[in-house]
Amino acid sequence: MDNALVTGMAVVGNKFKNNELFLPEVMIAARAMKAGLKILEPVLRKSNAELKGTLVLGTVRGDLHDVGKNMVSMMFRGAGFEVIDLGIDVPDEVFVEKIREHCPEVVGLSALLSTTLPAMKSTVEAINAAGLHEQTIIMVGGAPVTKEFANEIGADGWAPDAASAVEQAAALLKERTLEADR
Ligand code: B1M
Repeated sequence: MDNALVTGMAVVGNKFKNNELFLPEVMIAARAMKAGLKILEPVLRKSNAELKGTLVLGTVRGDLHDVGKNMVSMMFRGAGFEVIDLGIDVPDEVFVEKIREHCPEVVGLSALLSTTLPAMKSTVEAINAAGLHEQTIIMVGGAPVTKEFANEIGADGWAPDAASAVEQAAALLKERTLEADR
């Protein structure tokens, strides 16, 4: 996954930036990446760990990128989570509605455009305003999302890649359990 698919997509991204590739070619690359991930999914699922819970996951409003989000979904499934994948371009109110419905331990927000970072902030605000943040951990990630930004918008966790997202969520859940026991 890291050495071939992700590295290949980085080449596509650079070529797109330099006008050596155009949108249709980038879409073909994304489709190829999805097909590759489908092949890897059963292998990742086999590495089933003890961690269990529910993850409500989506790419924020205005953002259509889903390759990274799908990787996050796969890694959480592999770690024993039930994943409620809301897809792309997810409005705040849909996140809120699905959190109410599924009471997930973790909510995951993904954004790939610097222009959709404000949508990520507004989703966290909507979850807070609905009084749902106390019962769930909010994880954020995606290429333009930094740890500093995550802190700034009040997210609980941030991870640079899908595998670290699972580790980070596990650590945060453990911390919460310890706090509750005290
Ligand atoms: Co878009 N695009 N794109 N694109 N695209 C980028 C993001 C861009 C950096 C390309 C570039 O200019 N070099 C650029 C954004 C610039 C910026 O914001 N500063 C860009 C642009 C500009 C656009 C459009 C505006 C282009 C246009 O229309 N003129 C447009 C926007 C559409 C929209 O969203 N409204 C657009 C469209 C598209 C396609 C539809 C063609 C396609 C997406 C197809 C799809 O996703 N189904 C596409 C693609 C493929 C890319 C690039 C080339 C690759 C993205 C990708 O899949 N990366 C991308 C360039 C790049 O990233 N180098 C680019 C691979 C993936 C594994 O990485 O998603 O980062 P990533 O996920 C990582 C981590 O970020 C992390 O884990 C993953 C790795 O394990 N992660 C999380 C992700 N979510 C997480 C959540 C977490 C934790 C970790 O916790 C919950």
